[in-house]
Amino acid sequence: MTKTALILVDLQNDFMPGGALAVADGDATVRVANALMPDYDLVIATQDWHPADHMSFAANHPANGPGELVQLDGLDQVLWPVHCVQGTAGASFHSALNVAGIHEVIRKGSDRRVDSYSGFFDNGKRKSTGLSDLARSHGIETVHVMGLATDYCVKFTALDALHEGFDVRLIVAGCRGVNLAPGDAQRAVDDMLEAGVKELHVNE
Ligand code: VGL
Ligand code: ZN
Repeated sequence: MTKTALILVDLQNDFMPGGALAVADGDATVRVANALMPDYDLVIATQDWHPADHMSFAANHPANGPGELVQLDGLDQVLWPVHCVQGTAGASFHSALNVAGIHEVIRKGSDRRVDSYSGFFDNGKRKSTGLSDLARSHGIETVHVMGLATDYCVKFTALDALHEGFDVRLIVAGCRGVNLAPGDAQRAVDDMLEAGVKELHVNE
């Protein structure tokens, strides 16, 4: 039997309704995560973990506002509200998430000069978080991905997982999107399926 990991992407307060970068209905994903966790050989949670001076924050670009696009270290960067600052309540996992069921936490986005949507690499693919090696060291060949947000961190985590050689399935019922532009989340799902991610239907 091949081993399978569940990757829970950024189930943090700032992405939940009322949070700094709120995703509509984002908290509906927590119940899905809790229900699925016991079924896996390895449960990995990613945690967006920014310093307060992170350059993805619009507040650190006096001339720009949230949602605007800038160049950061040679990469396109959407500017976000200040979110998931290291050690703050907004960066903590949702209080209803069963954290006892999580085996490993991978923190990302700590380098102020580059964002990190994927749980595997920063957006410039310059530095690994160690997620691949961690999963491989546990004999994982398949990963199931869910969480927030469909159109950013879930998408880039799932695509990097494919590139890293894992079989990848997307638990759509456990994802919600930012939808800066209407339809972004659906387009992200289409992009993932097009790239070779398979959809996994779960009983909610
Ligand atoms: C995310 C924008 C900025 C995400 C993180 O978790 O999808 N999106 N930081
Ligand atoms: Zn972030």
